Order: sequence, then C-alpha cells, then structure tokens
Amino acid sequence: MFDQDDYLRSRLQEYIWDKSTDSGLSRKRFLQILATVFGGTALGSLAPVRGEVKADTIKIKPTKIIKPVPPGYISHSQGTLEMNWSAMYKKGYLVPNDWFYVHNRSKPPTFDPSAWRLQIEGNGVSQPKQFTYDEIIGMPSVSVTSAIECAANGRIFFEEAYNKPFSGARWRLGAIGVAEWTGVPISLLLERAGLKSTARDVLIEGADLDSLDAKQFKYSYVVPIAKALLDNSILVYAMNGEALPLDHGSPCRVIFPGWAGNANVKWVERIEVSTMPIYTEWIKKQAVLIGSNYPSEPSLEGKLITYQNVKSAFELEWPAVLRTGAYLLRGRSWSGKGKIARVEVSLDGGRTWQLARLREPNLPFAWTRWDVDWDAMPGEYLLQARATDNLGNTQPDSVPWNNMGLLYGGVVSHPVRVQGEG
Ligand SMILES: Nc1nc2c(c(=O)[nH]1)N[C@H]1C(S)=C(S)[C@@H](COP(=O)(O)O)O[C@H]1N2
Ligand SMILES: [Mo]
Repeated sequence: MFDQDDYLRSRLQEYIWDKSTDSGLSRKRFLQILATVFGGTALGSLAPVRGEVKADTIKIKPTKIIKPVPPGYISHSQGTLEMNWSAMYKKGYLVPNDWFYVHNRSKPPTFDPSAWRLQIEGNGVSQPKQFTYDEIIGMPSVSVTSAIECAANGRIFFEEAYNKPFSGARWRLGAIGVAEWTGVPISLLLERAGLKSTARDVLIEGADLDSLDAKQFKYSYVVPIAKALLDNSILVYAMNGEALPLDHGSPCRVIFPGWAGNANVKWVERIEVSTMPIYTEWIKKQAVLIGSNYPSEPSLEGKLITYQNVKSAFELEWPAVLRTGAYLLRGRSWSGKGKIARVEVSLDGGRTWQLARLREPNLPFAWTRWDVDWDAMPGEYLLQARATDNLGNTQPDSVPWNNMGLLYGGVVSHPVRVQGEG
C-alpha cells in the first residue's frame, strides 16, 4: 500500500512556479509600492524627505527570546526576531550567533546538561538507546555550513501581492541565517541504536510545547529516513564554534540542510524511528501548502513542504534612503536545493537587468554574496534581484497563493530613495 520510493519522489518533487517574465513591474504597481513606503511622493519628485523615513524596527516585545535584541531588528511576535539585512553589509559569510534570526514557539526550556538525555526509540531500531550530553560530545563530530530559513520567510510579500492578511509572523526576508553547525551525524546515533533496514520515517521531538486545534503537544517534525541518513543531517551542539545558544536549541538541535526551518527541531530530547510513515496532526496541517495551485497529497491537507526555494535580498534598510553617489550594492541569494549559479539585478523595477558579481564562498544549502556598482542619482527606485540555482530553479515574478503564506520565492522590489546633496 505504501511505497517508500513514491513517498520520497513526491516529497522531493520540484515546485512548478509560474513562468517568470522579463517585462518588469507595471507602472501602476511601481507607484503603488513606492507610495506605500514613502507616503505617496510622486515618482521623480526631488522634494526633500518630509519627516523621517523609518526602517522597520521592534514592534512587539520578544518575551519568548532570551538573547538581547540586536539594533534595528524586527519582532513580529513574542517568539520572533527577524534579522536586519542592512546589518549584514558589514558582516562576513556567516551570521554571528547574536545576530541570527529566532523563531521560538515558547521561551527556551532551561536545560541541565547533567540531567539531559536523548532517547532513541521506536520499532525502526532494535536497541532503543539513551545518550547523555557527554556521550554526544564525545562522539566523532562533523561541521556543516548551512542556512536555516523559516518556511514563512517572505510572507509579507504574499500579503502585498494579494492584499490578504495572515495570522502568522509578517516576515520580510530576514527569517534566514547561515552558520557553521557542529555535531554528530544522525546516522551514527541511529546506527548505535540498531537501525533496521525497514525504517521509514524519523520523528524528532523537542522539549517545548506547541498547540494546534486547542490541543497541546511537544513540538516535533518528521523526515523520511533517507533525509535523516544524509551526511549533513546532524544533531548539533555548537553554532559558529560556540556552545549552541539557548534560543537556538541548547543543548542539542537537528539541522536538515535545505529543508524548511520547521524541520530543524530545537531542544531535542527524543527521536522515534518508525517502520511505518508517521503523520502527526501538525505535519498534516502545517507542513503543507494549501491552495488551489497545490493539490493535496495522500494523508495530508495540502502539498508537503520539503525544500526551501530560491530567494535574494539586498543588504539595505527597508525602505532605504541613500545620498547621491557611487555605491557598491550588496546582497545574498540562496536555494534549498543547491548552490547559486547566477544572480541578475535590476535597478529600475525590472525593465533592465545586469549580472551581479558572485563572491566566494558559494556553498550549497547556504548562500552566495554578490554585488553590483550603482551610481545613484536622486529619485525613487525599486531594486530587484533574481537568482538561479545550479538546477535551474529561479525566482518568478509572482507566486500562487497558499493559505499560510509559505515559501514565497518571487522577485521582490526593494524600495530605495536617493536624495540630493544638502
Ligand atoms: N523545538 C522547537 N524547534 C523549532 C521551533 C520551535 O518553536 N520549537 N521552531 C522552528 C522554526 S519554525 C524555525 S524557522 C527554526 C528557527 O531556528 P532558529 O530560531 O535557530 O533560527 O527552528 C525550528 N525548530
Ligand atoms: Mo519558522
């Protein structure tokens, strides 16, 4: 009845997006976007800015987050902290731990490393096993440089395109970060628990509570065994060379490079390996795209989300206000399925495009930094970037709606005002 290959094939299937066009934004849409952020100043008007154009900033106190909030960050709810892209201009390839975005359902549970245990169990292993923290850090380790990105990153662009609000966090493009993660391959842990060849699904459970339909349960995610056994699927205890911070899952979290942020379970305490597919209520309802363009898959309420898509962001304030002059415009692009092959940038709302220079490193499942020169003259602009990965996945101009606003991968228009001198 259930075939592992079909299961994987359907999970790994590519998303079919609308074919992108090179036509650029309509003039109406161009003016609309500028009017929203700059308060209706006519295009080309060189009048001085009336009042301060303020960047997005903290709106709600992030009481479910422990680390101090870096300057200029955006908080959409008690458990969200969105990375400030303009701050990345002066950062290197990795996002420092203090600056990494956070998505917490509850305040991080406190952990006593001497009392903590990782339980590995289920009918997919022959010797259920408990590991202590010391045992984990004593095992052979690997380090993987990878992004983690919330599946809802870019949600606000669905809102803007379809003019419909969502209940979840209104992330712009800062629900992503790249770090070097160190830990133990999950395959090694499962082998030590006597992994059976008939194992199919792996459920990773955290210590924190989540809720759905008025029911409470521990936060968890399910991945197919084939994903769990990859070399870069690891149980992480260090982030950028430091002990994993509490907000990011201390003492241990998992990373599944390329997959939606939700899969990267934090505060892990239990791994269940099953010879049968595991469908939790959460997976059925929340790990899916629901909408008329996304036929639902067997046992699910929509189309299962696996990989993140291709996106790009400028390292600028939103909106940005610049002085006339020569700029090195910088940004980053990424893909959950591979590495970035090409980035095109438009300085005129999509009418003309130029290739950006890609900078090393350019790692798969992480991101690529890029830049273009810009001799900025006074006026109002919509800057766009469109990346293509090594498998040919690219960023369309529009993305069909889904009802939780997940996986927005369209080209984004970044509003910029350039002011004259004095
Ligand atoms: N236990 C647990 N794991 C979790 C979450 C959570 O709330 N609880 N949030 C998930 C979501 S939605 C995202 S986007 C990432 C965020 O990881 P970060 O906060 O380290 O950036 O963690 C995932 N893992
Ligand atoms: Mo998330």
